[in-house]
Amino acid sequence: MRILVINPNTTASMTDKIGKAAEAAASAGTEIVAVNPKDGPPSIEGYFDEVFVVPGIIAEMARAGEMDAYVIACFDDTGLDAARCATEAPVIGIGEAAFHLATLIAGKFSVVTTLGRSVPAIEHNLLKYGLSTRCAKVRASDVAVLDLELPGSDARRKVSAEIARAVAEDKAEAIVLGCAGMADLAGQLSREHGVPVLDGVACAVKLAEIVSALGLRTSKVGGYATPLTKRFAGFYAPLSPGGEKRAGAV
Ligand code: 5HY
Repeated sequence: MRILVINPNTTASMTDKIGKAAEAAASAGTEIVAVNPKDGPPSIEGYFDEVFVVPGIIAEMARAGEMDAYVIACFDDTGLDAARCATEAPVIGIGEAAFHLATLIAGKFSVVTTLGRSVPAIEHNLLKYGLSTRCAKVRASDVAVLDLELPGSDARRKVSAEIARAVAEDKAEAIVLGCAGMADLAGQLSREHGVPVLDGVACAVKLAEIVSALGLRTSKVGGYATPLTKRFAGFYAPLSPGGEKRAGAV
């Protein structure tokens, strides 16, 4: 099977890191295609950045052509609902994937993300997914997303210190890493802290394989229905949906 893994920000080094983590998790018969949009923010840190990455996600899906599944590799699951409208194939968000797998191995988990401004969106998603009762706390490690790309930065140390606080104070039984840019840190941090540490990229790739292997497709009878045919004006004209005509439409 072929999985398109989309890093919604425009930092190629993070796309490469995400792609490697996805390939490490993938089964022998799974091909990973890791991409990022050419336009948009270099990192997603809060609600304002998020809005500018969604058209790029849709554009990358269109550019890649038919894939067996898609992974949205931003921990906020940015654009996940829109992406599910754009295809019948499974679309898995790394945040949602990591949350669900954490509930299978721990009573309570904590999330350790980057900056404080990223916390509300993650808390909102936990409520939306019905999993907020299983999350002890969403913590910020005070690390800018792109610091995770800087060799020699103290980003890893700060993430590790926040994990220690989550284990000690929240009594977290597992840790979910709250940024795709942390994808290469899960194994070492798990060994260091003696608790399972989950990377959403690996979780999402495996769930995409499972959902696809079960023959499950995104439901088209509700909110994820194929977009109605209409002509978008201006800049977004190339993204105009042509999938479904409303009754009576010409
Ligand atoms: C991510 N931002 O996974 C999120 C994490 C965050 O550019 N990739 C980003 O800090 O919100």
